[in-house]
Amino acid sequence: MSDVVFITGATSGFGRAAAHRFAGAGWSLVLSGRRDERLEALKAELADKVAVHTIVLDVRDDEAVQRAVDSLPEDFKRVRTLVNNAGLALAPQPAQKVALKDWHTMIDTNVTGLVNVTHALLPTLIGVGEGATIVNVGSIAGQWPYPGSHVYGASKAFVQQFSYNLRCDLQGTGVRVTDLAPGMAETEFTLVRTGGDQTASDNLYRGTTALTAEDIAEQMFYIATLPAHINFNRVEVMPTRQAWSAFAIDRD
Ligand code: NDP
Ligand code: 8X3
Repeated sequence: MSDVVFITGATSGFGRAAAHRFAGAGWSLVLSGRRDERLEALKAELADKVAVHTIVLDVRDDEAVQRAVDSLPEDFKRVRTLVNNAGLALAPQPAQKVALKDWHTMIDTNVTGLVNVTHALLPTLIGVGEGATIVNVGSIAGQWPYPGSHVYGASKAFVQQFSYNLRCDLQGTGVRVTDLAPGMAETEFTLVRTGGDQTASDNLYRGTTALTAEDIAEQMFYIATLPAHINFNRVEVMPTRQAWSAFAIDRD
């Protein structure tokens, strides 16, 4: 029987590319996201190669997440890899100008949503044991501060620490946990972050070489298929053309 990967946020960007990458290696796919038409389109692209099960799922809804996991069809039940990818940034303005609801949405999705899916799948992953893998998608924003990152970066710092802490408790089960922390990658991420501003998104990626969704999907697949005795705790990956900048100094 094929290995099964459960991908959240498979309707776009990293998640969609991951679906293609794992499908290319013959894995069975559980693909979830909120946009049904995109899930169906992806299924149509991949279903002649591999088994695909789609779930319209908002990761913020813990009961729906549990129901989705409990009702996986028999051939998809034995999830070997969880790619906890669903997430978003909102409101790149300074913290003091951001609506509280945008902060809540980021926390509900990037923190609570990721926790919901992890909690629902942990018994399955522990049942699989050796070689089972959780790839939590963090961000460079979880490690390095920058203006306008406020709750987004903080939510990704949670992802890092949660990943490390999970590793402690999963010691002896064979289940691996990785915080995969990408830098700038061209997906729909900036479109979402700017509330649909295509020009702002195009401007961010113009004249440089961002990571691609496929670059990150390759990392996800690599992490999930490492020999079972190897756990990458954290993988931070930036485009070569992205680096840190100087400290900001407030002057008179
Ligand atoms: P995209 O906007 O292209 O994809 C985000 C995905 O998350 C979509 O499939 C979306 O699906 C899903 N999603 C958002 N909210 C929810 C929700 N409540 N429930 C279920 N699914 C949801 O962005 P990326 O592919 O770039 O982002 C993927 C992950 O990578 C995110 O966690 C992001 O924070 C992280 N990241 C991105 C970087 C970048 O520069 N692009 C760099 C570092 C990390 P739908 O709307 O259909 O629900
Ligand atoms: C998103 C990557 O560079 O915008 O997590 O912080 S970056």
